[in-house]
Amino acid sequence: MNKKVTARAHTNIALIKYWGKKNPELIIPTTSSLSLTLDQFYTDTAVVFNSNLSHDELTLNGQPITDHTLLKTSTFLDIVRQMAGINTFARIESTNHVPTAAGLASSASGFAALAAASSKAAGLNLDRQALSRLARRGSGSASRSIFGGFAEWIAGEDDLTSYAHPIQENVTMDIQMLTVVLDGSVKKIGSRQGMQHAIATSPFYDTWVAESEVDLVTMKQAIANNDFQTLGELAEHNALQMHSLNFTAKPAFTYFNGDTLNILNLVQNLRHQGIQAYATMDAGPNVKIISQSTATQVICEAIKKDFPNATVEVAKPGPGISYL
Ligand code: 2P0
Repeated sequence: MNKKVTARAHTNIALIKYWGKKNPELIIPTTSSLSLTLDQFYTDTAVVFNSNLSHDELTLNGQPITDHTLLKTSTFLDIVRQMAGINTFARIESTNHVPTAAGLASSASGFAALAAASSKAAGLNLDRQALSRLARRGSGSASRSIFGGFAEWIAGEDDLTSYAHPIQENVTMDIQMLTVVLDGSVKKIGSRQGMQHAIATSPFYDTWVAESEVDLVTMKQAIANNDFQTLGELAEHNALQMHSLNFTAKPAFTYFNGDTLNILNLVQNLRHQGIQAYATMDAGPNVKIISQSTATQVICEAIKKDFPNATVEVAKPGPGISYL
C-alpha cells in the first residue's frame, strides 16, 4: 500500500463486435467477441492509495477531472477496494495516447490499465483472467485489452465465467489497421446507451446474436489458417451487421456520417482494383481499414487523393498489459 503502480494497456478493435449486455450491472454481454490489440494507441495509468486522501482524485492527460468520468472511476475503484479489503482513496494519473471518445475505444485501454494498476497498488496479485474480469466491470471491451494480439471475450453467464483469453498473442499474419481520422469530436450517443437501445428496439437483434455465434467460429478458423481474406471479409460483414442494428432501432440512430460512407465506398473500390482492404467501424464515424503491409502505400495514396484533410495512423498488432 501507498506504493505507486503504473500500468500500460493498449486499445483493441473488435473484428467480431460486442453490442449489447444481458446483465448491464455486471457487464455480461449477449455475445462473445474477438479483437485485435493495437500497438499504436495506449493508456498509461498510475495509481497510489493514500490514507490522507478524503476522496479519489483523477487527472487525465494532466488535467484534473471532476465530472462523471471521476464517478465512473471511483465506482470501479470501489470494486478493487472491496476485493482488497481496504477503504483508502486513491490518486489516479492517466495519460491517453488515444483520441478520446472518437470511436477509437479509449475506454478499453483506460479500464484495462486502471484494473492492472489499481489492483496491484491495492496489494492484490491477480492473474490475467482475474484482471480481465475486473477490467470488464469498468468497460466491456477493456476485458480484451489485457491480452495482446487476437483475444476473445467469452460472454459467459456471470462474473466468474465472463472474461477474455488470448487466441494468438504473437500474431503470425501480416495484418494492420489504418485508422482514418476525419472527425476527432466526442460521440453524441455513448456506446453504453446505444447498444441497449438496439437490444430493446431493433427487430433484428436476435438474428445478430445467432449470426455472431457463427461468425466467431469462422473468424477463429481464419486466424488459425492465416487466412487474411476471410478475416477481412467477415470483420467488415460483422461490423455492418452491428451498425444495421442501430439503423433499425426505434428511433433509429447511427454513428456514421457522410465521410464514413465515402470511406466505405473507397474501400470497396480498392477491392474492385484487386487490393485487399476491409472496413470496420465502432461507436464513432471513423473507419479502420484492415489491410496488409504491402498495400499501405496504395491505400494511403487513395485516401489522400479523396480526403486531403484526413490523418491516417498505421497500427500493427500490439502487446497485452505491462507494468512500467
Ligand atoms: C466492441 N464497442 O466490441 C464494440 C463495437 C464499440 C462498437 O465495446 O458499456 O465502451 O463500457 O461495456 O466497451 C464499446 O463499448 O461499452 C465497444 P461498455 P464499451 O469493441
